[in-house]
Amino acid sequence: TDVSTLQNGKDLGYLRVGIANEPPYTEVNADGSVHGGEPDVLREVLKTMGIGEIQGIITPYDAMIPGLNANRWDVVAAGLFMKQSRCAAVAYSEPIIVSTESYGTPVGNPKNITTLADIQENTDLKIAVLSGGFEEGILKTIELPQDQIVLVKDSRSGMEAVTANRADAFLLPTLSLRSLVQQDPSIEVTDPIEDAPRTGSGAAFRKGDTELLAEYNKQLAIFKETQAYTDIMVKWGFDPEAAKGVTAAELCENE
Ligand code: 6CS
Repeated sequence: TDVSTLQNGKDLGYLRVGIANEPPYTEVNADGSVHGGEPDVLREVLKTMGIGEIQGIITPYDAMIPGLNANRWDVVAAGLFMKQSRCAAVAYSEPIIVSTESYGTPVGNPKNITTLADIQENTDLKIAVLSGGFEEGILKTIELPQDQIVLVKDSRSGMEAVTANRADAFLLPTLSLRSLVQQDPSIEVTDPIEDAPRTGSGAAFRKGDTELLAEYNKQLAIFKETQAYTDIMVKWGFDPEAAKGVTAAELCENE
């Protein structure tokens, strides 16, 4: 980028942020205002850098990195989980949220699906995942046969795949599933999947925005020690200690 994104953000008073609408990671209200664990932290850290506001643009997970690199937004703050291929394509901040994955199943979990080993052992089981999402990557990494994978475009479709019996479970972050279940109690959420990778997300910047990344990491380190950071995590149901004592470099090792 010619003009630095950091300077541009200071001049304009905002950055454009690619987000989802997947509480508790991201939540967009009817008035367009942007909330959730990731944007709430982003907003507070940017304020300390002299950038007063964020403007949210809702986009599917598989379009977040292409859109960032095509300059359609300046940063992604959506719980975009770190892994090797993503870390090669964008510059992640240090971790903001570290969280877990679960299955959403019919009530009673009739097929008793609780681990990744379960879906490898029973080849009749079909698992819904967001197209291009981290969870699709998990299934590819364990080499689950393609005919066991049901791709969906958003979390609502994932829930529908399970209620309409097109999938036996929907693999998604634990807290996103719990939030969805508040709307649709015909699904239940398993405990965190023990053999799934640890997921970590942070703000994702363009590789070229080195100044922005450095300043952001400096202010984020300070902010993570404040009560305000703890309050945001607790408000949205995340463990405020989980993103401390682990680095982006470590979380980027995920396949
Ligand atoms: O990083 C991802 O791709 C995943 N992150 C979240 C918070 N939800 C689903 C998505 O697949």
